Amino acid sequence: MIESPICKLLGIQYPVFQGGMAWIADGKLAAAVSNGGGLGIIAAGNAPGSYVRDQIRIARSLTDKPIGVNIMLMSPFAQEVAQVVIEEKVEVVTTGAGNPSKYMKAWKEAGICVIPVVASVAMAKLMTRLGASALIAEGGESGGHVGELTTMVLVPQVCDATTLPVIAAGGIADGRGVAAAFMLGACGVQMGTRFLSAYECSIHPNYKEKILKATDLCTMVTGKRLGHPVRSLRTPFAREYSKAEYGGMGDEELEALAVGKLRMAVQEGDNEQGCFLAGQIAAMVRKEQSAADIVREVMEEAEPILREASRWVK
Ligand code: TUI
Repeated sequence: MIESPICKLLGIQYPVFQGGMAWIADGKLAAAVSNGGGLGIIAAGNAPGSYVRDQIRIARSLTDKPIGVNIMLMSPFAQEVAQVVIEEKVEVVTTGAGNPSKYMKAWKEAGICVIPVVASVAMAKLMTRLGASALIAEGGESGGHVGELTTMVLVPQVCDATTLPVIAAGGIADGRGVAAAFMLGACGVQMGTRFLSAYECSIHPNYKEKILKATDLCTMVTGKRLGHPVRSLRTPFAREYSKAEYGGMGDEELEALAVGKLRMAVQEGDNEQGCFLAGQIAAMVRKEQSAADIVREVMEEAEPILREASRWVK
């Protein structure tokens, strides 16, 4: 068994978070991960508070374990979702794609464990000062909205900058990644892409098939020009967007090109027009299995690796 302070802090068995993937991480997936001993996280994405409330209640009907909600701070509904998590007494809030400073006090007063995603040392220091319970250091290998630094570079620097427990994210999909994260100073991991192949993950079959068939070089980053870099599978949409981005299309038209494309991937499996978010590690996701099996498997793989790491020291 791997003992980690994050397990004690949150009352979970394994130090494994399921990433809050917009349009994907619903109450059903989150409950399955929490029932498996990890921390299941509902993604608010760009959805209104009523959707998030419904998903929290669905998760509550399926598990009595702690659950989290991820608040995407660029969402027009971030403010109302910030209130919903308080009303619904969610145990953990993670945040992404921005600075959650203005919500921290209210969440803390409500007894919520606040665990922001940080993509820089400055943000790690600020969140530590404002009373976060832990930090997620997410490198740019991840799917979706990405920061500048890689996991390898970001995690140790964030660990040096904070006294809080650090969860590593980005490019982790098996026990080797978990072990490496612990070696870098993290005491837990967050995985998104690996959970796309979970039975309880309700994405369109085309999406799952794309992940299961992915190869090492199959993702790309688009959206840098507008300041919102996003990693997705190299599909016709991603290529078209990239061409437009570097071909001089106007900002407004470019922005309009991306509208609705995540939903088209997740719900309709639109191979041409969908934007299939995925991390660089997609090529290592090779089988469908239950969310609980994923959590258990990566931790069981990590144990002997960590134990045997000492063989290098003579
Ligand atoms: O948030 C994510 N990943 C996401 S959000 C998302 S929804 C979306 N849809 C369309 C366009 C853009 C997003 C899909 N994937 N990951 C967490 C994350 N947060 N990665 C990096 C950051 C981050 C970046 C800057 C956190 C804080 C930050 O602070 C900047 C500042 O100072 O405000």
